[in-house]
Amino acid sequence: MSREEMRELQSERLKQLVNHVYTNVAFYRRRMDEMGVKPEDIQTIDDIFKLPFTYKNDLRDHYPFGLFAVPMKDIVRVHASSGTTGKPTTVGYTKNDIENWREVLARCLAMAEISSDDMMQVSYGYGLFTGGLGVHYGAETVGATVIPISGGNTRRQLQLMADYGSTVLACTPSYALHLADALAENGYSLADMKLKIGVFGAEPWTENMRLELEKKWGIKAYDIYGLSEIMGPGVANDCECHTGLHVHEDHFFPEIVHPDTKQPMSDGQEGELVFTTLTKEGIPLLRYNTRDLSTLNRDKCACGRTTVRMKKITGRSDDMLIIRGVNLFPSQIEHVLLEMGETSAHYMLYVDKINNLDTLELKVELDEANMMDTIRDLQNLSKKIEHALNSAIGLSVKVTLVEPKTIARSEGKAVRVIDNRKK
Ligand code: DLL
Repeated sequence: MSREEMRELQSERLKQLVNHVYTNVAFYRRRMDEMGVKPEDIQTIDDIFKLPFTYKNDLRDHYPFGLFAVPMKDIVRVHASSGTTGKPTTVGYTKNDIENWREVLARCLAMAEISSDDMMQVSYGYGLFTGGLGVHYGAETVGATVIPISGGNTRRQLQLMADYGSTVLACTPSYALHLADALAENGYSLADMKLKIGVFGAEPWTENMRLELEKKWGIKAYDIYGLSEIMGPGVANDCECHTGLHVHEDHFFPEIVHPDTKQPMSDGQEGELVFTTLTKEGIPLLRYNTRDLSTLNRDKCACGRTTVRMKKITGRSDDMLIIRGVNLFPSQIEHVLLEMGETSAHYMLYVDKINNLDTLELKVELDEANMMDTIRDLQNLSKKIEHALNSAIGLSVKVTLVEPKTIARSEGKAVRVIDNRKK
């Protein structure tokens, strides 16, 4: 499609979208009324700048279904990602949304040259997380044979990969690296595997990591990007040129805005990535700020595709940690500690990478008013906190209780995280 044709399609879809949200979502009607913008003010895609932004907090404030634009009887599926208050960000899909998701995912997989000749091991988590089911539907659409193994259980992953002859692995890049490193200790070598392609995403990873994975596995590794609020995996994917990720801009219109001023930025300038869902029915979003940092490039790609490319994401403008593909905010830890009320709220989170897997250790100060007498009591309390954290955030955390006033206080903003993965 030429840029002009694309702009016409986007303009048409934007007009429909704005009518849809203005009529069906009280939140957007209120926002637009406050700004003095009417649906008829939006005539082309260039008018998008007149529309309000949407932030993660808006989804939280309307938890669980307040931003849905269709009656529940038209929602055929929900997904969710973890949130700061223990309330997950919840999204809903109509039948059409699921069809569009399938379509964009199939485009991503076709970009990675995956076809009906492939046996695809989907090792993203299945469940409320969008990774497993999202990639699954796309894989079926391109006709690949899907192995819906979900995440975890390294030995079994390798066993099935060898026995079934998987040709494609879809999982987070960190898990792909862990699996590669686990080959030998599980009695396998590359010669036992038929893997050709990797479809990796859900967390930031560098170009060097991509090359490392290609070398370790003897495969071609592709980057798949997405987020639950916009759809899930499949918003963008890189082609064989690896010069940025092609955004499916007929469905997801991207913009870059300045992290502080939120003013639109030009192509090539780095800022926060913002998406408008041009075709979504269930929970359509206007100008959703992802906080992911990127740049846009509208030049035609050497692969021949004309869609806009976003630069590979290696960071976010806020402090969200991604641990084994799961989103984590330090405030979630604080929430659990305060809820339990058995320690002080002074804590430090240590993030590390051991054998290529992310690990978390939490040091928490004991409450002076509530000191423990025996080692057994201390052990019981740390186990209890570990358990509470695991059920709240879905991650295992090693908890170490320390003496009061041993964790450094800050004079400015508190430092809550020491991320040794970045060293
Ligand atoms: O992680 C969706 C997904 C699943 C994408 C499987 C790719 C593969 P959320 O849990 O909502 O959704 O997290 C979205 O993860 O805003 C980015 O910060 C980060 N992220 C996702 N894909 C990439 C990527 C899924 N390829 C958040 N590179 C996003 C860098 C990524 N960061």
